[in-house]
Amino acid sequence: MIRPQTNRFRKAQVFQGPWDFRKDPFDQGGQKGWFKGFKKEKSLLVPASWNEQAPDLKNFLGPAWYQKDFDFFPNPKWPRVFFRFDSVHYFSTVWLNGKKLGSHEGGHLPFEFEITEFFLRKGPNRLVLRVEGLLKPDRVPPGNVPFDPKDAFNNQFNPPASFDFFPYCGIQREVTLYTTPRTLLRDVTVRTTLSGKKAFVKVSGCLDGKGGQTVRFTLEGFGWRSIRHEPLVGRNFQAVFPVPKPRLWAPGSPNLYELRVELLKDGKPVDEVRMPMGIRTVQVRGNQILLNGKTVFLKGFGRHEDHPLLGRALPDKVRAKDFQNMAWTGANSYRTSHYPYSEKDLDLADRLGFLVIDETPAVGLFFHPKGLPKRLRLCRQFTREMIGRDKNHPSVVMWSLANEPHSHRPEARPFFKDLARLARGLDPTRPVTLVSYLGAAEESFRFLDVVCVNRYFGWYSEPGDLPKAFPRLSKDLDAIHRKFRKLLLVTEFGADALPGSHANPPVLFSEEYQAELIEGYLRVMARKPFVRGAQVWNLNDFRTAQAVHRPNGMNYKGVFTRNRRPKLAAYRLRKLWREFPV
Ligand code: BDP
Repeated sequence: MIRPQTNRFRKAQVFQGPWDFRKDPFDQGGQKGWFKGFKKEKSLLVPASWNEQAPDLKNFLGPAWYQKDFDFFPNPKWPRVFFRFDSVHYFSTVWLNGKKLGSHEGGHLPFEFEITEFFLRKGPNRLVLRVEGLLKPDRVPPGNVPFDPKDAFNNQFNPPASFDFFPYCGIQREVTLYTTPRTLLRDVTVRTTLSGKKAFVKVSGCLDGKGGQTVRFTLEGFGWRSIRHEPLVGRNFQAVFPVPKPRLWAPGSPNLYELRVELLKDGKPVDEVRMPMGIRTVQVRGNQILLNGKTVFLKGFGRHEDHPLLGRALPDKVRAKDFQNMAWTGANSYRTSHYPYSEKDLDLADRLGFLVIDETPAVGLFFHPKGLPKRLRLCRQFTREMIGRDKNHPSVVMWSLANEPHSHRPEARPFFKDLARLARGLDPTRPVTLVSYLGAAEESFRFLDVVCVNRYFGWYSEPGDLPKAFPRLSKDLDAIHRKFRKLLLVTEFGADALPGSHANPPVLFSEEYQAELIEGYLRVMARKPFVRGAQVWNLNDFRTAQAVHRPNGMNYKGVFTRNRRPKLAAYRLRKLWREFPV
């Protein structure tokens, strides 16, 4: 799937603004024929989670209906028309002019339908969606999971999510109508390698439809340009560019080239796509992660897409502010905890030079055999969709298959073995990991490239007792390393700090305690050459479901507040990360 774009042969139109909305708590809309159209209850903003838009929607998980009327006049030269949905949480069904286009499960990855045959050229057209985000044990991420001592799993949240962030619902990213020529470029994959002082850029892909005989590839940047013509082989194409004096992509020097791929018929272009790309390699060698052959230390954060007014739909300006704040602390990396973020996030990471661990929405997985085949099918689907969407971003340096799976049962091993094989098959160029709270007990690390662990000594255990917490962390990291002998990243550590709460000596929930805990962790990690990454939980305070340990339904482990104001810990990080080993 190529991202919608506007150029000589394609046009993309984003459907933003108010849409008609109606709750359907008794699930009657289908019987009442709402897919043909319904009387609106209110207007809601798209893209945005519905939960932050009206008090009666705060804890509502659906079903609900969206409707948008539109006219559309495509250019006859570009006759094919598609609707693309970047993120609709969680399960959506789509109708156009009363005709069902299809359904999609999963809330954070794009899907699309071709509507060439179904839209009315004279208009008006009506697009209707039924959306629900009900929490169910056989969904990914799961919810309403029955207590099972074997899974060591207990729901403490309302709504009953098996994860610690709010299960926002609705149309949360762009809906785009786009047109293309009859025969179109369908997919493009870019891979880069280094050999001595030279780089090689390999571009491959495929078409949808017939026609066209040649593909013209143009790679340019920094006053250099190279053009190649290659014949189609069936519907596939491929070209390799040697790049003599490559400007490599890395944090601190996020050099981007532009790639243009054109489909030619009788020597004339009939379709084209452009994308930025970076030349860089990623390898895991022993305990080290190498970027362009050089060892790198991942300093950064776990994050959430979370905003007080729009929920999961982070406005561009807030997103840009998050990057400014990360850069200000001296960070060079983050993880898309606990789901793939908007593609706009990766655009910024590419442009500003951040290393990204890209994570599927598989958070809170458990392995009770009931519902397991469906959870595996969904994890496979999400892994495929995420790698398909994000594979060309130089910022993405690692795939994370899950966050904190409850891997106590033996079924967890074949589950992750299968997913790791799938991910490596789709992308042999990036290491594959998962993020665990089990540490040395996570047996699936044996067949993954990198060990990522989340650690909360001094918070959930040894609460308020940092002198006990730090030695425990130290021993624990040694034990994990002794067992797996692999590159180790600490992908979460931190403490809740209520903004403005101060204490001497530091106590739980004070800004001082958070800052001291983070500093102590960094000092322990700095002594361990096998730890090559420290990501603080979390960049910002964020909304979660209600629970007794979550005041105001908030997780306060941000080093910035939900309004992006620094806490004491942000200043501490800025100081420490200047000195920290890279
Ligand atoms: C970790 C989870 C993360 C939570 C965090 C916490 O991975 O989603 O928000 O704990 O409790 O276990 O703050």
